[in-house]
Amino acid sequence: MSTPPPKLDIKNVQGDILEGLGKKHQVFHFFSIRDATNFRRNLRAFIPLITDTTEAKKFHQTIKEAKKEASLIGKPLELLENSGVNISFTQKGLLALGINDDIRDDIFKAGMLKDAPELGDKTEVDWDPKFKKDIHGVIIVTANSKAILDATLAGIKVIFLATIIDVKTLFGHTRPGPEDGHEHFGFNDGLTQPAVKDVDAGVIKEPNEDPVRQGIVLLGREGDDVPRPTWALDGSFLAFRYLKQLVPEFDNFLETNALHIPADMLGARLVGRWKSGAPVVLTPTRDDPTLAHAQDFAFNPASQEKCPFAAHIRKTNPRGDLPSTVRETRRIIRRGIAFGPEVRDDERKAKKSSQDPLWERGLLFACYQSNLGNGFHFMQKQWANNRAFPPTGAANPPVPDAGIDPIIGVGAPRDMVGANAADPTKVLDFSQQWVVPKGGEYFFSPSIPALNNTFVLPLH
Ligand code: N7H
Repeated sequence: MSTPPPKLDIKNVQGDILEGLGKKHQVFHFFSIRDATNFRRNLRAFIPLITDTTEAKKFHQTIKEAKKEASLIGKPLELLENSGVNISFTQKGLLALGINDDIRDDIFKAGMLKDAPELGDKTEVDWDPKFKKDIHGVIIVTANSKAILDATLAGIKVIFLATIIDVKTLFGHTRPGPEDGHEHFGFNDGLTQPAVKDVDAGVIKEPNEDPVRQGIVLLGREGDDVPRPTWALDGSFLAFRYLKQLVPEFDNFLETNALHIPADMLGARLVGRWKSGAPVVLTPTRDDPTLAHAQDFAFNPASQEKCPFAAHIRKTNPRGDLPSTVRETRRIIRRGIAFGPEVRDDERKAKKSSQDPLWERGLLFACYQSNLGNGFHFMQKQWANNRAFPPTGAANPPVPDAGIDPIIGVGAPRDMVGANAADPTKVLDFSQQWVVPKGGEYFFSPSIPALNNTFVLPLH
């Protein structure tokens, strides 16, 4: 793209990227393309179903108003029906469609299976074989009821008919009752997202921090410094991860290792936030739900007394450890959802997850960025898995390397320091991995004009 692009119109951007699709239920339908010509013809009928950013925002606004009204009249909020639809393609998918321009992201082009050793995944033992097959694209559908979700996906399959082959379908849903919005370890999730410049995306912006430039998320915009094909403008790379979580094992670890501090405090120090979401930096000794959404905090690069260097949110967004200008290119927009059933009593008693695949649970992690080598790939490899990050050189008294991220880090030895504030150099050994990557893939989520002008086959 040589001439500067026109001002961003968020209507051109698929809704999951900048706003997020409203959801209690979500499906990721991975497919390969069998008949590219007819797939490109059928795409014409599919595109009007795609939820753009304006529509996604409108739905969130409707929910906000309905919540306000329900609380005014003292009634519980009724379920508002909706459905959201988005589509993304792998490099193999682009080639299958005859789109051969170089999009200039080597990690995307190679695909996640090739990148897996770099991320620390054990593909031989842990990966679902379906993620080793050729995946060309993913259709994302969200809805507030499972019935609408299923009906929407069924309708989409009718549009594409025999032009696609199903590779894998993963269903996610929010957890029941008060656990709504919390992932399976019990922590409030999806709290911090970067604000994007001139896009009122309804996300929480950290105080004293400039919004990220649009090109950190969208290709071809200011901040995306790579020359891209014209059709890539306002698209974004989606990193998808199928992450199994071993919940009874995690809980048992907290119980047996919290010798000098309560188990919930140990859990909070591993994550960097309490289960309510309250940051440990602001409330180090007890959970305080009034601080659940707090963003006004930073880590002290000289200390891990309030929050260990290796805590998950310090590893993945080291506010205070690195200046925000340096962190900007690393920011990602997360759009995950929990999957699988609640922990059963017998699993809790046995302190072990069921081996039955039907009882598997975890997180369908998804994140958007304009550059995978700056975003997800970098964060997993260079921050979460890197024992020497964040830097501990300024620590007083001195501490050894931080260790790996106890939630998503991979590497040997599996340990960290600073879990116990009273003993900052003590090593906490967590040889068991509680988050097991079972697969994933890298996708490109094109703009709606690109779908219309480049992906659809012209009628003549
Ligand atoms: Fe993480 N968890 O429950 O422990 N994450 N995460 N994550 N994560 C965050 O701010 C969790 C994963 C990030 O700006 C919170 O939403 C679990 C991957 C980033 O302050 C909680 C899994 C990657 C942030 C969790 C998992 C990231 C973040 C705090 C896997 C990228 C924002 C609430 C099963 C490689 C940090 C919130 C900030 C926050 C958990 C995966 C990245 C509770 C269980 C794979 C950037």
